[in-house]
Amino acid sequence: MKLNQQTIEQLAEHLENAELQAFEVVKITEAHPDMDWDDAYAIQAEILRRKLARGNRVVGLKAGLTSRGKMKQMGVDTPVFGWLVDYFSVPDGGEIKTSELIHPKVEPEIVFVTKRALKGPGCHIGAVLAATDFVMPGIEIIDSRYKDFKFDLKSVIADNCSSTRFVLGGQAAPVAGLDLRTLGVVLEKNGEPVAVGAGAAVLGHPAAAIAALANHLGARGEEIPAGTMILSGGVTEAVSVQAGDSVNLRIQSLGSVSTRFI
Ligand code: OOG
Ligand code: MG
Repeated sequence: MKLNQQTIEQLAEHLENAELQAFEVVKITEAHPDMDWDDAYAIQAEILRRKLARGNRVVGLKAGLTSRGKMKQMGVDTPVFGWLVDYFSVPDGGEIKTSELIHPKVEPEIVFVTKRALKGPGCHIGAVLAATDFVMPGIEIIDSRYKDFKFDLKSVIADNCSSTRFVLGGQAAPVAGLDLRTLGVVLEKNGEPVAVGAGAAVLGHPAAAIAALANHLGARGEEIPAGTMILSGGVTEAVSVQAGDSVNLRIQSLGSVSTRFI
């Protein structure tokens, strides 16, 4: 760690204020060029600590930057991990207020729900599939707090990986009998397909994103508990949205989920 506790707390407050009040900020690595990965995750954890102290609850976890499309779009090359809290959850077909957000984008995601705990190191897709209760479609809304949605990995990790809202829906399906690599994914905006892909875009197999999360947590002595909902990462590049847009995600064999921006 390169930052002291006081700086970590200040940066967490700064980034959380940007989230709660919907204003953009400059990348924190500009003022703190030698912060390291542990600092970045410590700031992310401090933002969560603030929310839990205010009564928010963790309702899921996420992996991000897990597909080539996303890595290329954001100019980075490693997956990142974050948490999801109660007020991020939007019901299927529900509305999202753009006034609460800065410059939102939507991503098509294959969502896992576990029935057994997963613990790294050494977690692999076999262990993930054995521990998966079901998969379902999910739209993630991301809203980097950084100016022009431009960042480096440490800045984005500290900002809880741009997390802001998510919508779950469609059909919950057990993984036995599904080939998650070849599942077709179609993201539509205002009735037009705007991004298409298949599950294999996520690290070759979406379960690999869950294994990577288990291994990341394992290195910190933590695990993915049974019954955890996890977004495995945008299958395609993210698509910008504005008030008035409606978004629908269809995933082969898993049905569809939608939301509207007001
Ligand atoms: C970082 C969050 C990425 C995903 O699914 O790749 C993410 C970002 O692109 O702002 O959630
Ligand atoms: Mg995502």
